[in-house]
Amino acid sequence: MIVKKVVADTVAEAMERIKQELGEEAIILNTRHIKVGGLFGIFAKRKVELVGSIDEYREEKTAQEVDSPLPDKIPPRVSQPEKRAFVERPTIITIGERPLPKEISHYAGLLAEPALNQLAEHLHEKLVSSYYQTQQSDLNAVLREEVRSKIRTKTMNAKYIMLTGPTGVGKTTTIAKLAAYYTLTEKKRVGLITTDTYRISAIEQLKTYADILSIPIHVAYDLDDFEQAKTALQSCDIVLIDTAGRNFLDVGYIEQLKSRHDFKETEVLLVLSLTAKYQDLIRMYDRFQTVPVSGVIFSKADETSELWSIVGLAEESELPIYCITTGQEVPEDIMFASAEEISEMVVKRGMG
Ligand SMILES: Nc1nc2c(ncn2[C@@H]2O[C@H](COP(=O)(O)OP(=O)(O)OP(=O)(O)O)[C@@H](O)[C@H]2O)c(=O)[nH]1
Ligand SMILES: [Mg+2]
Repeated sequence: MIVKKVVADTVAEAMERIKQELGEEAIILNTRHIKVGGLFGIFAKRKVELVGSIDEYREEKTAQEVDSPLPDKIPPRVSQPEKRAFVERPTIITIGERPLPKEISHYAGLLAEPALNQLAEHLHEKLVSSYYQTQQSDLNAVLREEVRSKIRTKTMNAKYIMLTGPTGVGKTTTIAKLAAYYTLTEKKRVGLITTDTYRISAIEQLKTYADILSIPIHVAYDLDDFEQAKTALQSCDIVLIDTAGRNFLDVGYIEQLKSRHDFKETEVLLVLSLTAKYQDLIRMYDRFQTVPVSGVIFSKADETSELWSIVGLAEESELPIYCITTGQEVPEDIMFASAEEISEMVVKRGMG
């Protein structure tokens, strides 16, 4: 087997050069993006490195077919494994700029997934090189491992836990689930504070859950009320703080949030619904950058057919995941999953 490496500006150009050097029958062993030149990584140029190969027997045979006019010339002996390798040579199809062996073309949709924009190049390299190493077309284990390496999870250590996020994502429902979990399963003393005084029904919603669980609840209309509520709940092990959801495009919202809360000693968790478009999730995350967010809760995992946004956002924000909610039922529809369990779920759902 002859192996050739070329470096070019684009995958298409690299493919063309491999074909020129090794012929149309060349197969692609690996592609990856590299940086060339520059000083200490600055001004380096992005290039594509492509490794291709061709079976020597195939080259010899082609040469003979062309060179020898004699029909009765005896072809060289070919051992069985070599023959098999030749017969099973994968067909390469190109999806956008990305060459994929036909056998793993079912990963094409995944590589075009908007939430994996940053990661797609890396996943493409991983899938193609794993395919050539193993000849397996089911590379979900490779995918799971890649997803797992991007995801971090977090457990809660702070006494004050505040949930914030856009309208209707499930903040209050998740507070109720967390209150039930800490009260009933962890046997902690839990208190609630709500600063969502924009809607009367919002206070009633949380009070109902507080009554069912027999836990104290305080309503804070301003920063003074908030401090007083914290003092009143001093004996609690955990205080869960609900906030008003607002249109995340409303620029004044974050300022209002800051005027009502003191973030010191408080873990702020951003609740994001997995039913939202990925680009909106990124915009929501950007909006909340000025608040000291320390983790994410993904809600409504039950209402979407794929969960790639989890991976995209983990990559983009580097924020750890605290929990994922999976339905409207309080208290059961919540999972505190490990990175392994989340990657399993993401890949299983995403590959149908
Ligand atoms: N399918 C599904 N629905 C959920 C989930 N979590 C919450 N909901 C529903 O989403 C709707 C809004 O929930 P809330 O808890 O009131 O949301 P919120 O973020 O507090 O809303 P605002 O305070 O108005 O911003 C309700 O109908 C909940 O039952 C979930 O994990 N899955
Ligand atoms: Mg609410």
